[in-house]
Amino acid sequence: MFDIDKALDLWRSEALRRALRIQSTVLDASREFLRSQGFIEILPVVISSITDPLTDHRVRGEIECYGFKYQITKSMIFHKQIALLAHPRIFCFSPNVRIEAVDRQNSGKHLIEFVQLDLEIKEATRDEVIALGEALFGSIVLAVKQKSKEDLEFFGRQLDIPKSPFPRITYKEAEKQFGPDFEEKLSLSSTSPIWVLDFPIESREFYDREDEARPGILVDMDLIYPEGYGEALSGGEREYLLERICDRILKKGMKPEDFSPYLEIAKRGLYPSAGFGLGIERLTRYLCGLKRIDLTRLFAKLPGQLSL
Ligand code: ASN
Repeated sequence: MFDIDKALDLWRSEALRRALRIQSTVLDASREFLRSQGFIEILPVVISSITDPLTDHRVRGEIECYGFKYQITKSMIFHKQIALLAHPRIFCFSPNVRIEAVDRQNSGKHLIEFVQLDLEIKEATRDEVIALGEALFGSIVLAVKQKSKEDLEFFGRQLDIPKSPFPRITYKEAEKQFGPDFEEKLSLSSTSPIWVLDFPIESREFYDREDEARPGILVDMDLIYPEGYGEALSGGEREYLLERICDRILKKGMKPEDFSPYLEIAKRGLYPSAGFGLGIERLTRYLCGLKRIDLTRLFAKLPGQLSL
């Protein structure tokens, strides 16, 4: 049952109001920064005949329209690559639905509906999007410090603008130092956001580019927040050649037919590109220094609960 009284308490709370104000500053600052870098904002795709497979999220949010099957967007990864045919630098505040396992209800990180600031750049390298990510993050923190000072004080949050370049660690090294599920430990041990590079091919979807010189290693990255807040963003360079994409789909044990419109477009030519997606609710949580993720947006949907 949906607990209306609990929801009313939350909607009227000082904490939610202030977190939403900080989030509003984040949205403004991101737009302003990205436009200054030659990006245009595109409108989100909510349903599509193709979406990110994200094989760890096995429940497919499907709806039928006119006898056709649509899926609810898990990420706009393919649409971002295709959007580059229209404009070389694009971003979108993209709502994603991922039906997470119930045991993630109190992780403080998982909502089944969330928004990511998803961007993609034609002909960019990983290093270029990393540099952009650092500058974007710096401009957001600066804006929040300047425009949401009182709200940060309410949360007792002291934020520093991290110095670029942020430290980097390879996936392999992080695994060696902190064990197989290293994200939380790495995050707890860091005082600055830290990049994790070079994910092994089996740990990611088929669209991040495999390094030809180092088979089995992807040219991709995650950014991890300090203080235990975990993953901030995820991205990389992309596969864009038909043959390589098909090969990667088959290696994942998936069927190329399930991605046929995308493959038809790849056949006619996608551009090389790189990009990433930055979770807005998790960013808000980090900026406010909150444990709970359901304080970072209205109508938050935690795994396993009925929500508005
Ligand atoms: N947005 C991510 C990216 O750009 C993909 C994802 O959300 N799964 O790589």
